[in-house]
Amino acid sequence: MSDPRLLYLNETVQKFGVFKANSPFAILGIPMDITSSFRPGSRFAPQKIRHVSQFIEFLSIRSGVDMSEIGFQDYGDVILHPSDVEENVERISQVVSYISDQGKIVVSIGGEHTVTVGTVIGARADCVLSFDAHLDLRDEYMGYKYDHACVQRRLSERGVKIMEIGNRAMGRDEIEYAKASNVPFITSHEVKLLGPREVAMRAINFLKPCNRIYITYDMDAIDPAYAPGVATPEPEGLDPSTVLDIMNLVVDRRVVGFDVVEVSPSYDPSEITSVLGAKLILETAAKLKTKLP
Ligand SMILES: [Mn+2]
Repeated sequence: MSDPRLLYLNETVQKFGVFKANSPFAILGIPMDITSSFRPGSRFAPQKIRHVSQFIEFLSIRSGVDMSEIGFQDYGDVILHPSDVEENVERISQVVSYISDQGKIVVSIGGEHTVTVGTVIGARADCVLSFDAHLDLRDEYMGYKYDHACVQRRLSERGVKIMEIGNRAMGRDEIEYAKASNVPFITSHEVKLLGPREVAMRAINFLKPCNRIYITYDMDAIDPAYAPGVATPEPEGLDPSTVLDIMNLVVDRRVVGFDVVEVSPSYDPSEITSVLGAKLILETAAKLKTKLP
């Protein structure tokens, strides 16, 4: 009596952290890197981040929550078409909507950023807070509408409210679209000047009318010195503590899902980018846990 939305789910993978079926947090791997333009390989990130998750401490000092007690229900990986990105966005949204319907907070591990179009739709989020070096607001990239450079544009066009943080790589057309369509963004330079508390206050203000909030961490938001293993590295990024400080002030019980995307393990021989990915998941889940009823 399996739900048809689970047709494209491979459960036979290593699990993230400590597996607990009654955890409020679901893990979903989405190993897609079809449109990566520079350094492909993010399809290997779900298995790599799960692997390194076995070797880090799960007690969050920031939030006082021991995530080894809460655990994660790891559903496995979405089974993806080898080349059809739109088909994959549909498969991803189906699987995520199933997991979301179980009352779980869906924690996705990409994969390229394009997967977030599917996860946001599947989680029925009305607002997205995106950490990213890039605005991802292009109408198309290399002739394709479903591409890692067009993620927030596709979501914005569907009426999802978007706010972006840590950006420093963008085209004039993207800035114009952001202004015309009310997509506020705070560049990495502005984050440095304002400080995490002021950035968080602006995000909290933006998120006030939202019902279902989704957070996406494109790992390239973080400076390549801390996160070298990404598909499109961009200098002058955020430092990890700043991202976590902002997250710590912003998350509340309206968060229905979040993801870590764009880690490219082949370019991460030290594995520090994957460890940071696991840490972002752990800390965000731990803080969220303090907000759950
Ligand atoms: Mn990016």
